[in-house]
Amino acid sequence: TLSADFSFRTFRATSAIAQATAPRARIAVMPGTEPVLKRTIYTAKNKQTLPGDVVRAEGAAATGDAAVDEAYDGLGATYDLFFKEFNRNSIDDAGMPLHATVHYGKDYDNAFWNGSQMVFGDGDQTLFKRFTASLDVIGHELTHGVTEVEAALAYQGQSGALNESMSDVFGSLVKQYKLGQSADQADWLIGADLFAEPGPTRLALRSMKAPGTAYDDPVLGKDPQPAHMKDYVHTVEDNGGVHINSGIPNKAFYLAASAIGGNAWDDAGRIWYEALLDARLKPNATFKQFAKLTQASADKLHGADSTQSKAVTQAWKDVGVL
Ligand code: ASN
Ligand code: ZN
Repeated sequence: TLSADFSFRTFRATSAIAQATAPRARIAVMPGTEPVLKRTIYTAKNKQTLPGDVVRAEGAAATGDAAVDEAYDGLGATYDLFFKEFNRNSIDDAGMPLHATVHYGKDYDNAFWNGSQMVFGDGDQTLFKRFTASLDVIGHELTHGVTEVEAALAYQGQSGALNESMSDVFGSLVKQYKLGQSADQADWLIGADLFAEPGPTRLALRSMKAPGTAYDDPVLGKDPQPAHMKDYVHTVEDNGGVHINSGIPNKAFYLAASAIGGNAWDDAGRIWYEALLDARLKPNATFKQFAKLTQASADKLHGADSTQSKAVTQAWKDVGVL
């Protein structure tokens, strides 16, 4: 099921980067700085040894292997959003090379960030196809690296759900940016292209616009995501429901971005990004603490009386966090 395979699978976020990189001791991208995009795609040849064999290095032509080429292009699109819109030079903001392995394991129904690189399974071809098929999923996994560097949000309970939400927010923004969609044009779905047999009861893995409605059928069960604090799910599974309760901050981002209007990466994305970089954001942060940092960042960027600040506050109130 989805819970056994995707949603609830837990990977202990190792802290290779956190150890190798002093948090926030970043080399800021100066205006006019050249981007440093260095991608390497590997194949695990359906085994589980990482990283596997190099199949496409930076600058090499497309291979014809969809998983390889989607990973290469998806890392590029994610790098582009962070560089062009947020002045961020890769995961560590210091030009860190991007490594991704595809064809990981056999019938592997998931994708993950292992603390050093991204990893994508082929899916079992019955429930899921390859996990590179949705650009937002590639953006989701790379964003786990950014979050680890900037805030090291502990992968448990509310801080873990914030970690997950950050990945959904920027993963969705990567797709919107690539497609040139405004907030009202976007589908706000995560993983809409992963199902082997999609349909009205299998829209995606998650919906940021309407958490809890991404799927509902006999095989998958019902999408368990809440959209409001009154429905917060207390569970020991999934590290305290990190992929479940992320519906609440996801919906807050959707509401804020939609109220502000235009391209979600311009204002709402920038506000969330600055909150993620705020030194006051601690590894065990709660939803409410993060909400206050987005208010602070909206006030700083746009002024306390701005439509942006008001939209951010209203969004968090609407999901019961403030
Ligand atoms: N695909 C999942 C995710 O990136 C794997 C995990 O639970 N870490 O969130
Ligand atoms: Zn995740």
